[in-house]
Amino acid sequence: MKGRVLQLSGLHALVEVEELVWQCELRGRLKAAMRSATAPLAAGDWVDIEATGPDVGVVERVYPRRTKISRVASGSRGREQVIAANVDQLVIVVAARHPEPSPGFIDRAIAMALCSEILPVLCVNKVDLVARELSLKFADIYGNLGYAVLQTSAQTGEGVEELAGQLKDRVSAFVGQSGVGKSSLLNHLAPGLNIFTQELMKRHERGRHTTTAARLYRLPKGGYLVDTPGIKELQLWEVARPELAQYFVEMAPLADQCHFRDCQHRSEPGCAIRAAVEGGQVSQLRYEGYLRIAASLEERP
Ligand SMILES: Nc1nc2c(ncn2[C@@H]2O[C@H](COP(=O)(O)OP(=O)(O)OP(=O)(O)O)[C@@H](O)[C@H]2O)c(=O)[nH]1
Ligand SMILES: [Mg+2]
Ligand SMILES: [Zn+2]
Repeated sequence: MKGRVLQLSGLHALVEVEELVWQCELRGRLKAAMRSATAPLAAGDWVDIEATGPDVGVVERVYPRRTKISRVASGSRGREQVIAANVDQLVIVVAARHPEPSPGFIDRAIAMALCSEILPVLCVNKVDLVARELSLKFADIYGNLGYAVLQTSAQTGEGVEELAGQLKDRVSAFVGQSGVGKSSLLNHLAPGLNIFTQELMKRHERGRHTTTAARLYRLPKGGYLVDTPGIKELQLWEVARPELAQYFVEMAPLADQCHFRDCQHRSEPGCAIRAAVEGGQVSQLRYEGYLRIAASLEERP
């Protein structure tokens, strides 16, 4: 039977086959691969399973992925962590306030989506906490670059209809820092789920996340959505510094016009990107985002 992985926990997978959920073990070869550095299975993967009992089975094989979102796993150096597979759309969730968006996060997430040919969409949540002008700041910058920007509140329900429309008939994944309201939004989109959410105040230990594993959900209005644990550090996987500007839509066409072919767009003379920042055609905020990511790619082993 062919099905879709909803969630992985340890060496078990929940697999959906025609709306029924199967609790599966992994075939030996896959088990071994899970322990190595290859990330062979993730939420969203298509697999073949063999039934071994009622609602229980074994994952026999994994189909090639159409897309994947991955990052460098935190803690272990140089290991790929696939957050979700076969996703069409990456919904980058930030809070208008509480927590404050960390600089560069949105730009990293957009680059991550683009390098896997996934459509990035920005969702500014908790708009109930700020004045209208403030929540429009992101709509200004990212809307002008051509990305869809949604303004939502999981508190008041504002914008949730629009979000549901954006998710319909697609497979999407949420990414965002812990506490921005990803699971709260999902509870609005699919009220029957009652996914656990938690106030920031109650998260005692540093870095503790309320959602602990990525899970794929079927949405009542159509489409699938992967809810993910909060991400503090989004280290890009598979992006090398020389090609980074390619993933900044407003900078990509300028990169060819720099005086030096291997221009790093920092202090070189004749840099077309810096000229555009000085001329106001490229926003300072995005340029700083670019520099920050470029520096972090350099540090990588
Ligand atoms: N005022 C306000 N509070 C919100 C909104 N959305 C979520 N919250 C609150 O923010 C807190 C965190 O929400 P969660 O949904 O658990 O956040 P999360 O992004 O899923 O966090 P992780 O699972 O740790 O990644 C909860 O106390 C929510 O009630 C919103 O739109 N407005
Ligand atoms: Mg959550
Ligand atoms: Zn340059």
